[in-house]
Amino acid sequence: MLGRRKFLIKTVIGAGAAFPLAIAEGSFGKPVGKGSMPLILSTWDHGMAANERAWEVLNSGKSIVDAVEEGVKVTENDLDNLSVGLQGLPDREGITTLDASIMRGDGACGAVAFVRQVKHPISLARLVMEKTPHVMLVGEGARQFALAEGFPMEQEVLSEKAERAYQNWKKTSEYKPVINIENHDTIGMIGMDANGKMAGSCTTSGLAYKMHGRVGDSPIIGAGLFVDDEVGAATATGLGESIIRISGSFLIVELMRQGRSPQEACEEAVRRLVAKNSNIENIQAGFLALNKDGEFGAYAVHPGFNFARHALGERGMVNSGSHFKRK
Ligand code: SD4
Repeated sequence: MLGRRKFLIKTVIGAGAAFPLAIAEGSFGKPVGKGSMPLILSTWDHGMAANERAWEVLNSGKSIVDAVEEGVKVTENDLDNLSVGLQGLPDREGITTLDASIMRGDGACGAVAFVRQVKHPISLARLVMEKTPHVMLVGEGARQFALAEGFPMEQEVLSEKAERAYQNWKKTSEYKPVINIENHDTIGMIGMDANGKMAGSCTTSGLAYKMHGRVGDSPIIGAGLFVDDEVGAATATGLGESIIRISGSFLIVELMRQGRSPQEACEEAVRRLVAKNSNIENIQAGFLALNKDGEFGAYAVHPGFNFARHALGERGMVNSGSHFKRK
């Protein structure tokens, strides 16, 4: 349907930067509530490039699940990103292991965790969703499935940046998750097409210097990601353990089901996370949510969390509020 629509590309000044605005016919961009459809949201600065790609995919007439998969592949490929993809920082043994999940608003979902040598774990997660009777494959089993599906196996060598950081870390071997690896964090993407169909994706190399075998929230459906076309979608970033403890993304979608706005739901999830985790001064976690009316919200424990927004004629970074305020 989208393929039949015509787009005029103009340049307008938006958010202080020249920005090509697509004016479309049909229901594309139909205003709904405070937002507009389609809408793509992603965590952190790297979300801008990922959203751009997701938008392009959606504009080409492909589905919202294609868009959220292709979008985060940009981040998985980004050699400067030390928290997503095989160039990410390794675990304590010096091995980079990846977690990813993908979900459609009709309840279909797939995930992989603790995977080595696969460049695009998000695509593997999608195949788990579409080609297996399961939701999640981990470790060697996930790798075997990738091989059977023809995924190339990458060489297991750390990127130059990751190697340098790892060697440096080994001097003390102190395990201390960095509170705000601002703008270099997990990517969680949630989006909605012109017809209100939703999907989400989440992909990460997890916490730097984690124990070998540790899995975070990102591949756990309901923790790092949850999508329900009847209500909305949510995704998370930050210390996975704290997010799993409260089933963060599922909690947010359920709060929205009960009538909370995405912003209220994110704030309530953070409040609960703060209550259920000790040592909260040293824990960062942030949530991003979208409801079926196109309204969205975000909230984090500490300042510094932001997200990228891409809608018809609008795109840019938005800073989230936080439970603790800047000192
Ligand atoms: C995890 N939530 O594995 C992810 C990682 C993250 O800082 O967001 N990184 O816990």
